[in-house]
Amino acid sequence: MNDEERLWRRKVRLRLARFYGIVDLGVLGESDPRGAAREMVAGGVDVLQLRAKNREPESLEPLARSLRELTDSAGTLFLVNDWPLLARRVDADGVHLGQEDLPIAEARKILAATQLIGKSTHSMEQALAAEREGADYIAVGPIFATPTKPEVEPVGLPLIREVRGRLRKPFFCIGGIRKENLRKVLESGADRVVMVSAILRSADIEAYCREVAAMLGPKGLLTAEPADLSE
Ligand code: TZP
Ligand code: MG
Repeated sequence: MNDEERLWRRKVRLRLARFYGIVDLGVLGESDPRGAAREMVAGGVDVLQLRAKNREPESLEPLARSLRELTDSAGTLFLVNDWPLLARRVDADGVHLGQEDLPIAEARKILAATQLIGKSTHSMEQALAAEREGADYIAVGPIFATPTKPEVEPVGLPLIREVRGRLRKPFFCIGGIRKENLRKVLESGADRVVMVSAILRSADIEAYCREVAAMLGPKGLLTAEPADLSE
């Protein structure tokens, strides 16, 4: 497969994705991240991210490699949080960057041309800026207050509809989302969501993910979105 086809396939999988789960080592504590990831993939997440604040990227490489293998065999997208070089080394599908991380243009110099970049945003302005900077997808949140990201004020449900009307790139809602409030998030205009603690703190991760995946409905190109993936 050449580079162009590889990138195309990644973008198509991203467009089809509805459910994004994060293996967050801070939330997991002593629990086994590989086991959690296996259950998430079996339960039907479309995208899996490895997130580990306060860890040196070098020390994450063996785990990142095993999550790469796991997701490859399941056809699940795999992204590394924060570290483009680690994403490159383990051939992740891409990297996820926050407002405080490397700018997208800098990260692109480190990544392969076939790798995707996602960006966290906390307002309409940041979401539009991320799109202008060339993010392949955008995360918008925290929708609700969450202990997983206590330092950022929640943006609230009304922002979802505004963002939906103005972004062309796929966007995922994040922050405090769980089964109990998912319906409200979807009714507010979201098609794609990210969950962290709701998944990782559930008694049965695979079953929890299955239920969420069923609530999100079948994967498929969303008709309201531009079908041109070339940009
Ligand atoms: N960015 C915005 S909210 C958030 C991140 C990483 C944390 C989401 O975690 P949870 O546990 O699903 O609220
Ligand atoms: Mg970051």
